[in-house]
Amino acid sequence: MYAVGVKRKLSRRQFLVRAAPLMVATAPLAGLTGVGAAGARADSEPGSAGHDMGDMSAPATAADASTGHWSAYPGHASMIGPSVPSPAGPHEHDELLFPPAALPHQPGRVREYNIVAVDRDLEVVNGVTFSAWTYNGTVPGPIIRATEDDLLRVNFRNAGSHPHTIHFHGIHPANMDGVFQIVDPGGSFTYEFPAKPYGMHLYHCHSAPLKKHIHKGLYGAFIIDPPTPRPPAHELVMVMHGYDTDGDGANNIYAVNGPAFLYAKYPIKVRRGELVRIYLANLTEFDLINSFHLHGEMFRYYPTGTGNTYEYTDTVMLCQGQRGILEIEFTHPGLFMFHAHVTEFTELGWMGYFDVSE
Ligand SMILES: [Cu+2]
Repeated sequence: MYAVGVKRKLSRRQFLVRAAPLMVATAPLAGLTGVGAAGARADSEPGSAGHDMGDMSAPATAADASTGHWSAYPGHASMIGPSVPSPAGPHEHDELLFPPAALPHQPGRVREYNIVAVDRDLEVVNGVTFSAWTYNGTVPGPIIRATEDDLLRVNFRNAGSHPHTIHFHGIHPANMDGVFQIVDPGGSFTYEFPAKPYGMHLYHCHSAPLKKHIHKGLYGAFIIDPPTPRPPAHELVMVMHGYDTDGDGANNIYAVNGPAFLYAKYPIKVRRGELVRIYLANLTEFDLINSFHLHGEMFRYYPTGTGNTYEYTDTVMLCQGQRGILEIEFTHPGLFMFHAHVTEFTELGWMGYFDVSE
């Protein structure tokens, strides 16, 4: 069983390893699936995978790129800037990276959000489309933010083709849990409850089969701010997730906040010494864990963001549904990579850079 799993993973990895140079160098790969792509260019056996790994850090050459041979894959060390095969335009997904501003504590204030479930085909890496089920048209869905003791009101309408719900993590009455209140296509439901406790939470669909409704893209970040505001910071949200574009029940592309390689194409600009706060959540289906690793710096990690205790580290791992808050002050200017320390995920899209300026 273990061997079978390994082989499947290799074939998925080889798919993108082989596809990436073509995406950059030649025609778009519209409609390509992982199985088909791996089969079409199956010029090495699974046993050569170690060789793949070794050569991926080698610089690409023009000759390599023109053949599409796996050795042309530039490797994450050089995966930066406009040539990265991420379909996103500049600032296209900013609303998923930058949360709305925190509001001061004011018990009973209504915080209202409108969320519509819609089916939508999304280009997730250059030339590869994923038939997503979305909240408001994006994967992940919109950032929901409230201050503790706000009355959170989420008007949900299902314009998709399947029954959906919204299930929030945190504290709320049973009839707001989004498990039994299934919303059929064309229907709607309003979730309303006091926002608590403060911390980094998340939301996702809870229709059955749950695995499918999550991996199709129905999830997002849910921030509840504490009554005593956190110190001002350059705030970011990162939702880690994957895409199973070939429908084999395993992810073949990984990302944060939407398209693969998004922050490799557009490094996140921060300043040296400023407080950078990342609200991090893992919604990856199929894989048991995901992780966040930062180069060249350490951060304070507050699990679930619900208290003051933290770990000082440069790597955290999260199971699905786990989340927390990272606080970083960069010591040095320059480009610093961040990525999953499940390195397969890195090569399949879950990587980016901080561009730290003076
Ligand atoms: Cu659903």
